[in-house]
This record gives sequence, structure tokens and C-alpha cells, in this order.
Amino acid sequence: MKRLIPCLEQDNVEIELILLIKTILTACKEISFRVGQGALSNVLGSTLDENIQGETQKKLDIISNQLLKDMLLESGKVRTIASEEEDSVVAATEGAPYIVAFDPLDGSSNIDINGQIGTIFTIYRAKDDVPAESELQFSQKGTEQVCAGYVLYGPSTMLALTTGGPSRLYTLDKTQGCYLLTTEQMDIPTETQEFAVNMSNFNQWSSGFTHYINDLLLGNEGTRAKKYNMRWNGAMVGDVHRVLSRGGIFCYPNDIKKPEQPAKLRLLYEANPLAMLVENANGKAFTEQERILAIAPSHIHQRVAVIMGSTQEVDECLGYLKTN
Ligand code: AFP
Repeated sequence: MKRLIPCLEQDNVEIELILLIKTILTACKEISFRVGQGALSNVLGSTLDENIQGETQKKLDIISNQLLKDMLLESGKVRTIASEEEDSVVAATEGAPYIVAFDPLDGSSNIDINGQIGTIFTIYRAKDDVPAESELQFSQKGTEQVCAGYVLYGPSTMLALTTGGPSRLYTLDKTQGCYLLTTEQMDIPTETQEFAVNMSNFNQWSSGFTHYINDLLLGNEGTRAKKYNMRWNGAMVGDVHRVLSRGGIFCYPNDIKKPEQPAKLRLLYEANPLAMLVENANGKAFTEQERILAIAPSHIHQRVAVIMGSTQEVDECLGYLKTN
């Protein structure tokens, strides 16, 4: 099996970027170890702090954030860092070529129940006309990402990565400490009979999205004339991993009862990197109206609605949103 670095070299990824990816993955190996230790390493449970979005921070969230931040600050390759767990951007090395954003542990409600969680990350080129300490470093569309990936801490630790070419999947060989290529090119089937959505939000959706889900639930008897299955992980990284692995549609639509904050998922370090992985695996990733990767961001913690996965199913869903 091929190791990660030779794969990146073969894809003609520039050496500086390879070194940066290596740094992120070294931090993730450490996170994987701590996650695997579970209750034995006394890292489960909550701290008393809240992050900028008012969510209680879990101990492992804080540790993972610190590990990634420290290693990126030391690497000399990163000019600016943004994280779900940091209120504002962190200036790193002046003149360094890249900026990095990450969600250190996506799906933190799964931490204490030994469920799937993961680290999502994205890399862009630094802007020379913007100071390192400015949030404007990140006002770049998702199409500008030079690398997007996640490390999923499940029964095995897996890395999904794209540097602009195909989305590839690697598995961490814990005996050797290296990532081995296990799926050369992820390829999302265009059609599906599986959807992922938090059904407890049913009464908060637009009429178009409610109509779409209702038609899926009608199965063979409805207009879609297909029996659909549902899966919901509570961690976007795990749900999108399933979609990348066998197809499906993942939806986190707007909540129409919360006009002040209709969307839940974050554009910079959740939607954009996963959208790039999905598109480079022949899938489609939209909000309720537009391609996620084409959004000009307004803020590092901006939220967007997310509908991604099998192309035909995403198109069906978007059709309901247009006509209702
Ligand atoms: P956390 O990382 O704060 O646990 O949030 C996870 C997440 O952003 C995303 O990964 C899930 O799909 C979504 O939230 C689940 O949220 P709900 O349980 O509120 O639907």
C-alpha cells in the first residue's frame, strides 16, 4: 500500500504544502491517541467555558485545538490560523505561505459516548496585501482552497484528503504511525436511497424542504417511488464520510423559526472543506440556493445551510426548494 507522502509527491503537490499537511496530521495522530484512550486519560466531559458561538467546550475540544494551534505556530509555514474554538484569528509566522482553518473536533456531543468524531481542516494561500492578524486573510471563496481534509476518529482512524485532484482516503496504520492509501479515488454514486438529516427539526424547515423530506418518507407510495433509509450521526464529519463512501444526501437546512441565525453549520471549517471533498468525489454541495464553494465569506464563523452528496438527489432537493 502506498504511503501518504509519496502519493502527494506523485500528485505534484508543492513541498511546502506537503510539510504543512504533515504537521496537521502529526497533531491529528496525537488527537487520535487521546481520543482512543477515552476515559483512561481523563479527557472526557465538559469544561465550564463556552466558545464564541455559546457552545459549551468539551475538554477534548480544548486539547485538540491547543495541539493543532501549537504545532501550526511552530511550523513556520502558516501566516494566520482560524479555529472553531478561537473567537478571532491567530497571527502565526509573518511572510509564511499559507493560512489554515480547522474544526479541531467536529461532533463533540459524540465524545462522551465513544461515537464518531473528527478534525476538519482547510488550507489557503496567504494574501500578501493583508496583515497576518486580519480576519480578511480568510475572505476567500472555497474554490481557492489548496487542500481540504478531515481525520475521522472511528473504529479506525481515516484521512480524507484532496489537494485539488481526486478525493483520496487513507487509513492510519497505528503500528507504523503512517497513513496508507486505501481508496485511490472516492466516487459518490449519482443516485441514492439514503438521507441524513436531523428529523427533530422537522417543524423548523421551509415548506419546500419539508415537502422534500415528506416525499422521501412516502417511499414507494410517493412521487419518488423509492424506499429511502435514514442515518444520522450527530457529527457532520461522520455523516459526510458515509456519503463519500457509499453515496447519500446530507442536509442541514435553514431553520425558518430562527431568522436571526437560520443556519447551523460553519462555512469556513465545516461546509467548505467537506464541499471540496464531495465535489472532487463527483458529488454536489449547495446551500439552499448556491454552490457552497462559490460563496464570498463575510465572517470567519459564518454559518450556511448545507445540502451535499449524490448529484441527482441534491438536484431533486434543490428543485423542491425552488418550486415551494
Ligand atoms: P459540534 O462539533 O459542536 O458537536 O457540532 C456538530 C455539528 O456542527 C455537526 O457536525 C452536526 O451535523 C451538527 O452539529 C449536529 O447538530 P444537531 O445535533 O443540533 O442537529
